[in-house]
Amino acid sequence: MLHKLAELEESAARAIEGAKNSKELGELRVRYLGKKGALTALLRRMGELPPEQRPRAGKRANALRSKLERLLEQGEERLREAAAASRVEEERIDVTLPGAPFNPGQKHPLTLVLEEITAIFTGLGFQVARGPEIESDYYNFEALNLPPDHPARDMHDSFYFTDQILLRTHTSPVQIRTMELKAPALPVRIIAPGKVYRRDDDATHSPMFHQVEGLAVDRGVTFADLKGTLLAFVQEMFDRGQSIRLRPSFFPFTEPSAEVDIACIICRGKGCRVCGHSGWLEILGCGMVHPRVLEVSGYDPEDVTGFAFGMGVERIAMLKYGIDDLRLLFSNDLRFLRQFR
Ligand code: 2NL
Repeated sequence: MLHKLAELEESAARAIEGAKNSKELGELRVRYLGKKGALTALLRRMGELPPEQRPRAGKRANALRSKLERLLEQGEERLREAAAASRVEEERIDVTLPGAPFNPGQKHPLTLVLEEITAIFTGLGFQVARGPEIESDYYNFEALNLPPDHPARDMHDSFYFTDQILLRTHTSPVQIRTMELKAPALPVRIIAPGKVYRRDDDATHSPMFHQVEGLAVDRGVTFADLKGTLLAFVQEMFDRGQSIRLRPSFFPFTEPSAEVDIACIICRGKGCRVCGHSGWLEILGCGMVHPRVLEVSGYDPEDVTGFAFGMGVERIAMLKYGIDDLRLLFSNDLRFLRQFR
C-alpha cells in the first residue's frame, strides 16, 4: 500500500507540474482526488490491510491528499503568474521608437499680428481694454463727435439692428467707455483690439475686420509723445531703422489729425507697384483727442490732453507678410495659413 501511495505521489506531482492550463489542472484534481479518483480508490482498499498497518497507511494517505491539494493550488498560482508575465511582455512600450507625427495646428496670421501689436504696446505701458461688438449710436458715433450727417452713420455704411443699435464700426467706443469709468483719474493708457464691422465687401474690404486703437490721456500729453510712441511701435513691428512720415488729415474725434506712412518695405522708399511709386505706405491714422470727446467722457479739456490712433490689423498683416489679397486671410485655405508661425 505504501509503495502504491508513493507511486501515486510521484505520477501526480509530475502530471501537475506539466499542466498547461487551468482546465488540465481541474481534470487532474478529478483524476487523483475525485470520488472515483486514484487516491479514493486506494483508500477504499485500506480494509484489505492487516489492522496493525492501517493507521500508518491512513496517515500516509491523508498526508498525500494534503500534498496534492497544495500542489494543485501551487500549479494554479504558477499559471496565473505566467499569464501575467506574458501580458507585461506583450504590452511593453518601446520608448525609443519614433513618435507618431501629429499636426498641432498653428495660429492664424491675424492672431499672430494682433498678439505682436498688443505685446509692443503693453511693453510701452498701455493696458488692453475690451468692450461689446454690439454698440449704441451714442458710444459708436455721438460721443466721438461724429455729426448726424456723417456718411458712416448711413444705413448703407453700417450694420444696424435698430436705428439706435448697431455693430461697432471701430473700437473707439471701448475707449469712451473706459474713460467714462475712470474719469477723472489719470493717466489713461489703453489699447482696444478687436473685431469691427462695416458694409464693405471687395478685394480690399471685408465686412468684418480687426482694429487696434490706442489712447493716452494725461496732463501735458503732446503731439511729440504721439509721434515718439508711433515711431517706437513701427520700429519694433517692422524694422529698427524704419522711418515714418505724418501727413495732415481729418477725423471728427481728433484735432489736429494725421495719417502715418512708413517708408515702403518692398522698395525701401525708391518707389514700386505696392506703394504706388510714392515710396510710402499708409499704416494708420491718429491725432490729438478732440476737446469735445474728452469732455463727454468726463475729463476737463482745459486740464488734460490726449492722443489717439487707430490701425487696421489686416492691413498691417498684409504689409508685414507681403500678402497681396485680403481675401486670403478669410478663405481658410490651409495651404496659405500653414505658412505663418
Ligand atoms: C484709422 C484712424 C483713428 C482714433 C482712431 C480715437 C478714439 C478716441 C478719441 C479719439 Cl476715444 N480718437 N481714435 C483717432 C484717430 C484715428 O483711426 O484709420 N483707423 C483704421
